[in-house]
Amino acid sequence: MDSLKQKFAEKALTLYKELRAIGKEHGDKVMGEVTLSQITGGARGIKMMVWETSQLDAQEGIRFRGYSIPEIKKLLPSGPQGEPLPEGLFWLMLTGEIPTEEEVNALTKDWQSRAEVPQQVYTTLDSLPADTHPMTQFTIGIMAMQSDSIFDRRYAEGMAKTDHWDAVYEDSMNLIARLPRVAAYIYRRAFKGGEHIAPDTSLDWSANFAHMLGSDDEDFRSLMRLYLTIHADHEGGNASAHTVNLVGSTLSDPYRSFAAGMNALAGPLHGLANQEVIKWIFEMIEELGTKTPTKEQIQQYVQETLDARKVIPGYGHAVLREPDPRFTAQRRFAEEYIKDSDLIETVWKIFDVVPPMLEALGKVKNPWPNVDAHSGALLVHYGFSEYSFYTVLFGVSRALGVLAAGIWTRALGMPLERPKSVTSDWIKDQLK
Ligand code: NMX
Ligand code: MLT
Repeated sequence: MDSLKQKFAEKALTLYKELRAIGKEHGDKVMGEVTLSQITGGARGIKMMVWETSQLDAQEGIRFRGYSIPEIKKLLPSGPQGEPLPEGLFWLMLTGEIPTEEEVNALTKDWQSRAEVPQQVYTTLDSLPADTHPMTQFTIGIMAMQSDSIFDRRYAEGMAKTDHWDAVYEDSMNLIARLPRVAAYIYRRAFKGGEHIAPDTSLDWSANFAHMLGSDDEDFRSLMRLYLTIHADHEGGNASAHTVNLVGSTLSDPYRSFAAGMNALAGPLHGLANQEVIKWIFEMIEELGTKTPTKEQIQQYVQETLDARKVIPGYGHAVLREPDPRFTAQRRFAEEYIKDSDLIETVWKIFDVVPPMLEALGKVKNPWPNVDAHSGALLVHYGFSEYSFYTVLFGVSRALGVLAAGIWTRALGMPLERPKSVTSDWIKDQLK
């Protein structure tokens, strides 16, 4: 057994026993109550699952195993310019411990050894029109690997329930190892005439992904390390994570449950917002006829968007009530690495303009930018302006969190997820 799996197995067994005992003794303890607005309002704030890998605070933002983004940046093993390696975050999410450099290097090598993508994936992708949305190609590519599922095979052979986590671990590690190759293949076939770039196995997971996309720029590698770290997990209630959890709870294997989650990420209110943001900015620049719009011009354009009864992409959040620390981390990156970008200056001006305008509407609970408000401008700076691909990048990162959490969920023996729905008549009856 590799050292990560060994370490995880020890921790998971201890927690499994602890949770069982807690459940037995305190199962009837009331942990909250549900209001009518929560039932009719998208289940905001209802606590209904265990998610070990991260927790979101409305003010502070995300903490991975208790560590904030600035702490992660300081503590995790990093690339040459100091940006954290996502391999380290994955290790942390599975074990609760900050890994050593040696442990992270071993994980990089482990993923390299699992990264070969079966030919049928490329054949399947090549059968699709090249202009099929990259997120559609991504989920089809993931599903084309499903026949390799170790969980699926072992379940059919009669695997014991206590071994489920082990098979999910193997599938998850294989999937994470392969995703950059699948994603880069989609990018190159969609936008670079099918001229593919062979992997460089001397590189870490993020730098090799950057390389296969077409860039060996050291700053872009650093951006990818940061990007793939900060998008990885946002507790369990977000739409993609929750979908993975729901589908996984039926004992559908990691390929199927992850593909399902990616279809949730592809919605414009969720991960697709990263493409919507840059599209909206490009349209604004075109309409105004300037790459350096003033705050007054931006204000006017925001008003037009609101008047057309559309949302301002990249702003607002279902849980957060302060600027997203993932936005701030990207802003800091831009301040450190990028000088004189009109597009990035525009993103910062939008940050000055939009919140008071959303606040003035009197209904938006969070007027601040989320993670998607900044990412596109950074990618455009490094030459990646094909914005329909952006959500695939988010998806590759999100695999780390949802699959790590999925391993935990199986190790803790969580049951089939099946919350209760009600009819409107039932609601009216309760009010009599
Ligand atoms: N622009 C305009 N109106 C907004 C915005 C926005 N950015 N955010 C919220 N509202 C509206 C919302 O549509 C709703 O209007 P109505 O009552 O007329 O239906 C009202 O404000 C109340 O919504 P909230 O309770 O503040 O937000 P909710 O929790 O329902 O939704 C989002 C959260 C993220 C879906 C919402 O803020 C939004 O649509 N933002 C723009 C899309 C976006 O950036 N999504 C990415 C989220 C992050 N991610 O990567 O997943
Ligand atoms: C996410 O990263 O999943 C988004 O911020 C959405 C969410 O947390 O609900």
